[in-house]
Amino acid sequence: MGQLFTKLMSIFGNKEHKVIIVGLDNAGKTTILYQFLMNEVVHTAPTIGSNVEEIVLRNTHFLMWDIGGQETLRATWNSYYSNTEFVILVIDSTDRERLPETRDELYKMLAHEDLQNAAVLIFANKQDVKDSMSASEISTILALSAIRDRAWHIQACCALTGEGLPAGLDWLKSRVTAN
Ligand code: G3D
Ligand code: MG
Repeated sequence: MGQLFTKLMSIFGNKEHKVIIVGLDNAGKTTILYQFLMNEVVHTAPTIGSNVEEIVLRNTHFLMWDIGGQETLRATWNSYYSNTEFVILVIDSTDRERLPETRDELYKMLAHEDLQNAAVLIFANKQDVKDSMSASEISTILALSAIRDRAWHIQACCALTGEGLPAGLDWLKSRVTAN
């Protein structure tokens, strides 16, 4: 019965795909989540714990967990990993100083056994700010081309206007179809 239900759910496109949104504090994770949800800018407060929302994109359901990024909270990220299909890593493209810290967190995540099958979408956020790093600059510093054991994609965006976010979601959707 359970199996049949699961099969029916997948035929009708109702399977929920688990996504976790990670990144350092202030990167724009919560702003992105709520842009996905209602195409408007909300006033965010630093996330303590997590926010979770269901995003439906052309019949594909994503359950997105936005996890607090302050240093003290990062140790709890791994409690969200099981059954995760997608990791969205949000980067503050103006924060050159902390990009190495993001890189360390990224590679720590990729090494975690619960994320071995997860694909990674990286948002180079805050592209509206003058002198922000480009997606290709970030890609080089993060050594993304060295990641060969899973699908990944980097997308420039501005969470305040929503620019670049639909393209990122389309990539997630294309990965669902590819699997
Ligand atoms: P977090 O959830 O990753 O910690 P938030 O980050 O979503 O709370 O955003 C942190 C701050 O960055 C917020 O500003 C938010 O408005 C701002 N921000 C998010 N995305 C963008 C962007 O694309 N461009 C610019 N310029 N700012 C952005 P405040 O001032 O509310 O702290
Ligand atoms: Mg937040």
